[in-house]
Amino acid sequence: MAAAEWALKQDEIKNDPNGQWAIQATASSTYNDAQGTAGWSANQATGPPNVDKYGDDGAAWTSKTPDGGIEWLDLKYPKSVHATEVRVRESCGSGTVIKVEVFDEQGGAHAIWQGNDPTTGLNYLMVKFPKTTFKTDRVKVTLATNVVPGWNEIDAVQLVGTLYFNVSTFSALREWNLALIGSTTEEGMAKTVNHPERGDMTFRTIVETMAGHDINHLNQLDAIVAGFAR
Ligand SMILES: [Ca+2]
Repeated sequence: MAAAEWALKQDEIKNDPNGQWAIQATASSTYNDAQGTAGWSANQATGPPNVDKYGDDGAAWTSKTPDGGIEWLDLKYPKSVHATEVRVRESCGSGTVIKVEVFDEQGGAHAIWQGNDPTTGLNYLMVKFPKTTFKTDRVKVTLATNVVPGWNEIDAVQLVGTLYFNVSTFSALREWNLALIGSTTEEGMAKTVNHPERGDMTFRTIVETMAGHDINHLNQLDAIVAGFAR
């Protein structure tokens, strides 16, 4: 990548108003069992990027052994957001990320990307996905460190997202749900599923309960709008 292009890309990422850097991190292992803010500790992947040159650097996280296999980095962020992207800045032995997950507020893991990491040199693995309906403030990056021989280091990980789930996204999801309900057979509607709090319910009952819930909120929204119009 041309130097000017790289500078622009970095600047854009650093100044992204929807981007945030991690404030806390844990890992499957660390080089020399580094703890706290020691070189190569998990916390070296928090904050904005601070490794400027491709290669081994204590300002990035790395695992205890270079080619041990599966390792992970688990990061916490200051704000819980509806996420749209995760940017993993790789700074040494790039190209070993195999999975990126975000966690909802109940702690459930959602794999937003799995595959072959195309990153080479000092660069970002940019994982884009449809905005999550849930909010998240936790990202887990899994690596297969044996894919690229030698140390595999992560300098920083940015979580991109917004505090609100906007109307256009809501509308698109609603269309999708209407199409699903419209194409479901009578037999499908009568199928029983287990709700974690309410127990066994038919698909029809769940749809009807959700619709009732929606009407309740729409009435509240109408009241708010009427308040503004006064
Ligand atoms: Ca760093």
